[in-house]
Amino acid sequence: MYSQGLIGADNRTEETPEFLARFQKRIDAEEKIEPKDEMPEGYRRTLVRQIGQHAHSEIVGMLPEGNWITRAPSLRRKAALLAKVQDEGGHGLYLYSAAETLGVSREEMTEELLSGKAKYSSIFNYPTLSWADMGTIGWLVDGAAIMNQIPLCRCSFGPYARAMIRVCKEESFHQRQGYEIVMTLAQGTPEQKAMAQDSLNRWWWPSLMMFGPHDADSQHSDQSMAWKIKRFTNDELRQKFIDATVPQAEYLGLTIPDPDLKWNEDKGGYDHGPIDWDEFWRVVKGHGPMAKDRIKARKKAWDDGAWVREAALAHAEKRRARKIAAE
Ligand code: FAQ
Repeated sequence: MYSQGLIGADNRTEETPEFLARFQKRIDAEEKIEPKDEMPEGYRRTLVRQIGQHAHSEIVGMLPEGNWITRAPSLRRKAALLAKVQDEGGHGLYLYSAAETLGVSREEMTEELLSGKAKYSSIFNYPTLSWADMGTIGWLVDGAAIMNQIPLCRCSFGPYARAMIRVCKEESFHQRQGYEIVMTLAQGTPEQKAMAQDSLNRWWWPSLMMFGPHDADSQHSDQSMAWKIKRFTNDELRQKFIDATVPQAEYLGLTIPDPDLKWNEDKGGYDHGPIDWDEFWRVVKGHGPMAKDRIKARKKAWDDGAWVREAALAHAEKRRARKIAAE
C-alpha cells in the first residue's frame, strides 16, 4: 500500500519499507501506539475516520431516544433513559478527544458531519415509533455496539482502546436496561407483547447492518485487521451477535423476523436470510428515513451553541490576559 517517498503522520518521517516494518513489528508485538509515536499517515487517517464516525454515531445516537424522554411511562424509566442518553453524549466526547490527539479538531469533525462528508452509523437513521423502541434499541443496538466495541478495547491505538473500556461498561448497563424494558412488555398484556414484537420486526435487520458490509465488500477491513485496529471482521462480529441474541429472543417469546434463521450444527452458529444491502447503502449514502431530520437537529444544536463556544473562548482569553498582567 505504501511506497518509498510517502511521508508519515508526523510530516517528517519518510515511509520507507524499514519504517513500515518497524511500525508493523510494534503492532505485532501488541504494543500500544500513542499519539506522539511515529505512525504511517494511512494509520492516522484510518483512525481519524473510524473514531470520528464513531463519535458522530454516539452524538447523533442521542436523538432517537431523546425523542422519548418526555414520554417515558414512569419516573424510573425516565431516570434510566435520561442517564443513558447522557452517557451517549459522554461517549461522543471521549471519542472526539481521542480523535483530537491525532491532530484533527472537533470543529473540523463537526463540519464534516454537517456537510455529509463524515458518516455516522446507519442505525440512527430509523425512526423511534413506540416506547418499545427504547427497549429494543438498548437490547439490540447497544447489544450490537458492545459486540463491536469489546474487541476495540484491544485496538492498537492507546487513546481509542482506553476510551472503549469505559464506554463498554456503560453500554452493558444500556443493554440490560433495554432488555428489561422489552421483557416487561413481552410479559405484559397482549397489546404490550405485540408492541415489543413490532419493534423487534423493525429493528432486527438494521441492527445486523450496523456491523458494516459483507467482508467481501468491506474496503478497510484487511488493512485495519493488519494494524490491529479491528480484531474481527464485520461478518464475524455479525455472526457472534446473531448467535448471542437468538436465545434472548426465544426467552422473551418473541420471533426474530427471519424465516431462514436456523441453527447450523456444523458451523456451531445460526444461518440467516439475506440482508438487504441496497437498503444499507441507501441509508449509508444519506437517504435513510430520518437522515435529513438528524442532520438538521445536529446543525441547530451546533448553531445554538455558538454563543457558548464564543463566551468560553472570551473567558479563557480574559483569564490569560489577567495572568500575563499579574506576572
Ligand atoms: N453505518 O470497509 P468498511 C453505538 C461505511 S455506536 C454507516 O467495512 P470499516 C452506541 C464505512 O465507514 C455505533 N456507515 O469500514 C449507541 C466505510 O465508509 P468510509 C457506531 C458504515 O470502518 C447505541 C464503508 O461503509 N459504532 O451504536 C456502516 O472497516 C445506542 C465501508 O465499510 C462504531 O462506529 C454503518 N453501519 O468498518 C449510541 C464502531 N458500516 O468511511 C446510541 C467503530 C460501514 O470509507 C444509542 N467503527 N460503513 O466512507 C467500526 O467498528 C467500523 O468503522 C465499522 C465499519 C465496523 C462500523
